[in-house]
Amino acid sequence: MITVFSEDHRLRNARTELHGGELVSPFESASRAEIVLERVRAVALGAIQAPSRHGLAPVLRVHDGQFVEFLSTAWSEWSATGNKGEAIPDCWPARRMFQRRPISIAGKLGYYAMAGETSISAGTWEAACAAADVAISAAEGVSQGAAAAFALCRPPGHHAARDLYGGYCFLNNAAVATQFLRDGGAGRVAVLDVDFHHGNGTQDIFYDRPDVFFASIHGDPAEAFPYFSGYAEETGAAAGDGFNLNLPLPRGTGFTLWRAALEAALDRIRRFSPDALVVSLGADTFAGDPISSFKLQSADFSTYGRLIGACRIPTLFVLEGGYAVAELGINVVNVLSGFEDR
Ligand code: 7XA
Ligand code: ZN
Repeated sequence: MITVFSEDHRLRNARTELHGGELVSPFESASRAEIVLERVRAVALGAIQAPSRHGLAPVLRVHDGQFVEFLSTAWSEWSATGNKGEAIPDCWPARRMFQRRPISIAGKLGYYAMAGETSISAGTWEAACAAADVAISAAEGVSQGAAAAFALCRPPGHHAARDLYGGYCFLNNAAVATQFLRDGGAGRVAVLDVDFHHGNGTQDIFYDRPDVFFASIHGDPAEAFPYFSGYAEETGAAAGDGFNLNLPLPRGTGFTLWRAALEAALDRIRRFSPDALVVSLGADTFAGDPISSFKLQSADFSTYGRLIGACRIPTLFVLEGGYAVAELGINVVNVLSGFEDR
């Protein structure tokens, strides 16, 4: 399986994340991508390629134009106002408030943020564009007949909605790639999100569409981020009704229960009969993850990679979360190797 990787991920090097009432060094760090790449090399998974540049057209197929413009200028607007720290929101359009895009950068941060932990810093936009290019370039491989490809994306993307960023995500790499596959001729595409956190952004983007089936296995939003999305009742809207499957699981879920949810999701995906599968691959389901609560062990990642592979659907893996950095390479690459062992 080829891996697509861009060194430009390093441009995303924020110093701060709002966590536990403090500004801490972000969990979503550059070392994550480097350790995954190191493991791809160590097991000789396959060729490692740089992405080609695709510009903003494929991004604008799933994201709002004004939102993209905001992301591209947020850091220069924020730093031009003389702020000393990185750009974080502190006011949101909450219930019964007016949903209008303000002019000031502080207002725009609140308007476009779905959560407050994620700082925007110098280089964030450039790294987000590179991650989208990584996902598109890997999707090109699948479009051209590869059985699978791995998009080693950083920053991650699945919390980024049509016009929202947050949860360490700016552009939704998996959604951009999914739309790219559709535009390249795939009639139906399934997205399987196995990250610990619900992929609210991907759900949002495809919620009213019957051509993209979205399934997500995640921590119950009653007790896990992003709290306001990911309930089982969210099944799709309009023509997309019935094409969204949320499988929330309780704190402390181990592999027996998680695997049953995966088998239920794969069963629905097989019945959808997609031309391609996009896996939002977060490894924060690992027992040692510092910000999540599931209990998967490293060997479980190999097992579930095999289960995904047994579906025999052309598959694009897109890296999402996972913060137990020392084990991240092993866990992510176990899924990819398991897929190939099918
Ligand atoms: O999949 N998403 C993540 O891994 C990021 C979750 C961010 C949680 C922040 C909670 N304060
Ligand atoms: Zn996550």
